[in-house]
Amino acid sequence: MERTYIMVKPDGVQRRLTGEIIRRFENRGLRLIGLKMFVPSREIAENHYGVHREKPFFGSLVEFITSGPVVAMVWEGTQAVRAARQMIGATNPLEAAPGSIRGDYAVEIGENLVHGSDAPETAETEIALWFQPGELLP
Ligand code: DAT
Ligand code: MG
Repeated sequence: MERTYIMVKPDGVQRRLTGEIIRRFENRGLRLIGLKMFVPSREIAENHYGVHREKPFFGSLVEFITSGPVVAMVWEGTQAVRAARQMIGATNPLEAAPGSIRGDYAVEIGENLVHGSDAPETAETEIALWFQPGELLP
């Protein structure tokens, strides 16, 4: 069993796609073990995207992710990280396969609806950043 951190970004919440995104993960057979909605602080946003700190888009990325509520989730399942990344699709929605979330609902790289951890180690770091242990189902 593996866990992954999934987040509906502010554009996804604003476009009323939260239910559709959750439905896809449930249908795939992953188990939802944590969920909350709130406007992220600048501190948590900068920490979450810390690997991109030197990139030219870092400032706008942090502005965007703190611009409204996000739905932060932890999903569990067999190779959950890989399964979720496959369902989310490529970073640039124009390169995301049809049938993936980004491939079906997005065109802008800066408004690509959903975040998914890129490796099991990253997932555990992100889960620890966004959730207290007591907020997750055993
Ligand atoms: P992913 O979200 O697919 O893991 P990433 O970790 O490389 O992609 O980048 C994090 C987010 O940063 C991504 O979802 C959207 C934004 N981003 C990435 N590359 C970008 C670029 N070239 N221009 C603008 N935003 C970008
Ligand atoms: Mg990433």
